[in-house]
Amino acid sequence: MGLQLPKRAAVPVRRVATGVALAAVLLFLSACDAADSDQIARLAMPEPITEQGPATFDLWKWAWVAAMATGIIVWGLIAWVVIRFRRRSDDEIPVQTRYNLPLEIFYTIAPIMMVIVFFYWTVKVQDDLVELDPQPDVTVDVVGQQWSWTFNYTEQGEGGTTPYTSGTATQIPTLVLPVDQTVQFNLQSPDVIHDFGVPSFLMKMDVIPGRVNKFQATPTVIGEYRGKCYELCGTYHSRMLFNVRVVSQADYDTYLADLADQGFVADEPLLGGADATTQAGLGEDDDQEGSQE
Ligand SMILES: [Cu+2]
Repeated sequence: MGLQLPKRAAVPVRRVATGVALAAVLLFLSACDAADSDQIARLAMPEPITEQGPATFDLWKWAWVAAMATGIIVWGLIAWVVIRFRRRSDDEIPVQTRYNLPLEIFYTIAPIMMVIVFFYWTVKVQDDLVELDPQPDVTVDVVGQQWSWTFNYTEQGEGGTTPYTSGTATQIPTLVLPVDQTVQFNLQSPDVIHDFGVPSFLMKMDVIPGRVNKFQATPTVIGEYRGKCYELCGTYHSRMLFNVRVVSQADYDTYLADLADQGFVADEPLLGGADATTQAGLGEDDDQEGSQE
């Protein structure tokens, strides 16, 4: 005996489903605070705080606009077909179109055109971001080592010395940068491939043993930010976090002088291996490593 449901049972079920969906959306929206709404408005991108950041942000934004326009056209066509050609009482099958050459050419060429446009803008923004000013204001030699970071403030100490700071197993390092100054990051690794990135810069770059990758950023907003390793680089990859502090020029100068006073200063940048904290804190003497604010 099959269960005999009255035909109208489908309507309440649909109503309940709509109600549940509506309640879920309301619940989701009510859980959003101002910071969330800001982030939704930026399509999940952090707020850029460098001169270079907006280029990445614009690429992201317009890619979304293009994708949504495509989505709306496709969803509209699907909805139109579903409604216009839904099953009728006469069971008549609509006209079946095959081998429509203009249509096939269109749906081959349209995606290719889109890929070309995306590719062009991606390459253009990338070229702008990796362009190097030959005279940066400040150079920081960044070393990514298993599993922390060393920041060398190259030749910025007294007499051309290099103050530095280095993370340990228990303390993540802080990268301090002067506001409104173009900073060149020279990225080096003594062991495996890491990836140096600061979400608020909207920028990251691989740190590859045997070569020096470089990019420049000009932070424009004083504040505290987060940075991390973006490349799964080994067991303690998750320890490769760091803080970023963008400070006034005066605070920056004081900070470098403090580092030197505490003995965290070298004649040459420390580039890892025996110099820096390879396998930070694992079997090494923490006292030898700078990890101060
Ligand atoms: Cu890493």
